[in-house]
Amino acid sequence: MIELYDNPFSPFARKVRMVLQWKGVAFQSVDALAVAERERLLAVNPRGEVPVLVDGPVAVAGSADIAAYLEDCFPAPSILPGSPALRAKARTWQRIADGALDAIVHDVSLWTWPTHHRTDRPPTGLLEAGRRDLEAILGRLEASLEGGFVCGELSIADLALFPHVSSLKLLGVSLDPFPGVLRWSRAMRALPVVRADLDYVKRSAIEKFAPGASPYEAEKVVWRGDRIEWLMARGFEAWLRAELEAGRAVVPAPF
Ligand SMILES: N[C@@H](CCC(=O)N[C@@H](CS)C(=O)NCC(=O)O)C(=O)O
Repeated sequence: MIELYDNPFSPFARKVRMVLQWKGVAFQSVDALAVAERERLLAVNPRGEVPVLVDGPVAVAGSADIAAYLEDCFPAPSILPGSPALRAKARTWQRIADGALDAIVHDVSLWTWPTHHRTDRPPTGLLEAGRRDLEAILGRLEASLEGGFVCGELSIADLALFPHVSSLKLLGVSLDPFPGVLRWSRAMRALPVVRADLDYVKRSAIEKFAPGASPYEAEKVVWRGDRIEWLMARGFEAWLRAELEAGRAVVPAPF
């Protein structure tokens, strides 16, 4: 059976789980970001990142590559629209979700993580810069929606965006000024695959963050490229350097 090196809270793993469920593909999930699974994860992905999909002798890392692999193996129901133009649009929004949106949400949310218990405050201006950029992306999404979903029918664009957009309220970013995005979010939440995802996140939070030892690394944050790029673009590189020097930040192995 297909194995997913998974994590209930990773937006990339959530995307892949929804694709698997949307396509009705059976899979086994292992919470590969648990410290106890570290060696097993590194054996299939030297970058130490989830998700990784293992299908017999084939191991695919990176959520966009996994989604493409699943589309090749299980073409129906499709996660890509019919026309080349709409397919390009779906991939563009997947890239914005995986790159920009993930980076900003990650960089401004460290102080809310239940694993990290940070007692310091974010550097001056970081949260404001993040909220401004998140609202700019929401504005672009508002203008881009076609009917109920990003490309008319449900596609990889919607599944990639949803895990990030669903965490914005916690960061003080409201969808209210974006009525189309709000309608989209409600339409997404009505889908069985999305309900299953939200239930899984909620159940896992209760289970994994119960008082006592957490299964996850408590100190270090892994900073991959896009997340560093956003910090640098907004002028917070000195803060990141200090995090690296304090041993609170690490970067993934390059390959
Ligand atoms: N480009 C990758 C990014 C994957 C990624 O950044 N995964 C994070 C979790 S959201 C991770 O596994 N980080 C390693 C860690 O936290 O130890 C994808 O699309 O799958």
